[in-house]
Amino acid sequence: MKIIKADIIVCSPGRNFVTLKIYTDQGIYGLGDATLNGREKAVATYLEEYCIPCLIGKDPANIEDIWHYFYRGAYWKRGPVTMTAISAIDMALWDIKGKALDTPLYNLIGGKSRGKILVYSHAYGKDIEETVDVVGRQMEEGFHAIRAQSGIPGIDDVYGVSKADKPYEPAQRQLPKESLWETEKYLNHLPKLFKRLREVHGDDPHLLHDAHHRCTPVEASRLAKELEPYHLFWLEDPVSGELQEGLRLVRQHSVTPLAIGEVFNSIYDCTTLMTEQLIDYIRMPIVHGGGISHLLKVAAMASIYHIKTGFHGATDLSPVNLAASLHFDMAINNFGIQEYMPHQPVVNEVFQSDYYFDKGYMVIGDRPGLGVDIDEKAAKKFPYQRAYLPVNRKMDGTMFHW
Ligand code: CS2
Ligand code: MG
Repeated sequence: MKIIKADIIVCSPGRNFVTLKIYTDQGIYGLGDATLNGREKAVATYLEEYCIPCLIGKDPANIEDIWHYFYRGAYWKRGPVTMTAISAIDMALWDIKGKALDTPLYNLIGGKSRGKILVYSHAYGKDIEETVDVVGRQMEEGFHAIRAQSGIPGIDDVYGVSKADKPYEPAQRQLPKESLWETEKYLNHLPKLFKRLREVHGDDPHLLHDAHHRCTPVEASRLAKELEPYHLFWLEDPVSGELQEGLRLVRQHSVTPLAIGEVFNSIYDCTTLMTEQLIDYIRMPIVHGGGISHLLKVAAMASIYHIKTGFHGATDLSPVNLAASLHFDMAINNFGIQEYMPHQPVVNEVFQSDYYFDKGYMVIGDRPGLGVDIDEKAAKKFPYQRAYLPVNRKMDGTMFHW
């Protein structure tokens, strides 16, 4: 079998997505998600200009060799753009392999370790009481695990909390929105939210929270310690992940489980976090972390250190990535949980998939490969529009983490 062509489909059904489609001489094609929120065209250009010309003529069966061709052959290794491009190629090649062997992806990477995949939803409210109500509604919808984010008195625009009653989509079709932030207000507020959540909903629901890179190690240590009585399933991105050893201090002060990695893009971003057991969940997703091939290596290393996967699954990762993630989640032993923010209905006009939500879990079908397709005619109805993620400043105007 030979690769004869590859296209990049950039579309915007409610938000931007980039999809790689690799064609073979035997009529089989494979799909890969190449979406990098707010930097979509960078990945599309990297693929178009530097990867696709080298793909033509290659045997798509040689996934490992092709992975290293684009990783080691890049010379300028790693980084979100390069690794998202490699991830998309890798996903598409595994999709082709599954279709050629007429078997779903999970069968190619170990078969079923479980029949259904535990997921967590996103609950948010303008204040504690509204957030508590939304968590209750999502429990009624069947979710066993729920991420809770709430508005914070004195802060106008808070990560993870949508102001209008439309779904939370941080990338906006405008120049970066500037938010103002004050960590002290956040640290004072958060324990009250989870105290109230446990008072109202008891010990059963798995409660998660995303600190979104906002604390210093000592602030994160205080927060993780003060959240201990509320037994979170995880506290996510407590500290900006560039300084892996920054988590040592948090680990010394608290047994609140920690999850990091949605902004990572290779195993090298988390080797210290793993070997020193500084985290409990690794979040690096298939679409940004080097694809299925690389995440298999990451998950294997994580399993040595009692670390489980907890893949990023926000709506800015396409249904192609979600399908690949669910196959992966189904197969590996050290699966932890999968983030599940349902895409808007308009996205389903472009992407067709065979996964579905069932009482707190996701179930994926047995279609060959990833089991997802793209309707290119429909995609053309939703042309790309540049969008930016917000930027964040402290109240005095100092640039900070968003
Ligand atoms: C968040 C994301 O889902 C999460 O855990 O961190 O919403 C993140 O902000 C976006 O994916 C950024 O594009
Ligand atoms: Mg996050």
